Amino acid sequence: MITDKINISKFLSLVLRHKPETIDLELDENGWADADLLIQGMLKANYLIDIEILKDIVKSSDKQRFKFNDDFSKIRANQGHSINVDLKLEQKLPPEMLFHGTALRNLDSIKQSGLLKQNRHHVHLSSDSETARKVGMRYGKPIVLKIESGKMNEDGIEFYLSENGVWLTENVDAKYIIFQE
Ligand code: HQG
Repeated sequence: MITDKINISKFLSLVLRHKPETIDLELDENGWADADLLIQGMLKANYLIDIEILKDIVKSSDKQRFKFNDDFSKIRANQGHSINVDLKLEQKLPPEMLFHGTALRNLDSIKQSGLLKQNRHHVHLSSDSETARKVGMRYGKPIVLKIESGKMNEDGIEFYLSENGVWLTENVDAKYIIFQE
């Protein structure tokens, strides 16, 4: 049985954002999974989980990645999906500047094509450079890009704020990116 909370949390990200079929789970159109069915599926996949452990992981997740509904019968990921779900995110006025952390090796490509959402629904941006640096560090030597989100907003580009404080937008044209730190 897998008991380590970080591994359980990573598996939760996989099934709630990318591949629910791994444990024959279905998400509804808004990304919600039935908590009991999730628990049953995870147990079969050898993860030690029950509703109390699940509640504990949701509560203690450093980035608040997951959310229960009011009666704890459903659970979903707050952002980061690659599968087609509608989180009904509210459009929100962004601050003047936001940050994006990436790997140094992506720089030339980003200068050419801007930031692309790749497999996910949106490009992910942070309101502080430290968080962005940590995101970039997942891929090797990081670099933090400044994004002129105020200008993008003036130009009519929409921004959303996820429940766990990640700023989301469609692709970011290179003209809005400040490359030197
Ligand atoms: C890069 C984590 C080359 C982009 C974090 C990133 C985040 C380009 C990668 C969340 C490019 C995509 C998302 C271009 C973009 N050329 N590379 N034109 N445009 N890229 O994982 O933002 O811990 O899909 O810079 O905290 O790294 O999972 O996005 O490096 O919020 O909860 O392509 O994942 O949250 O990678 O991370 P990702 P991300 P969790």
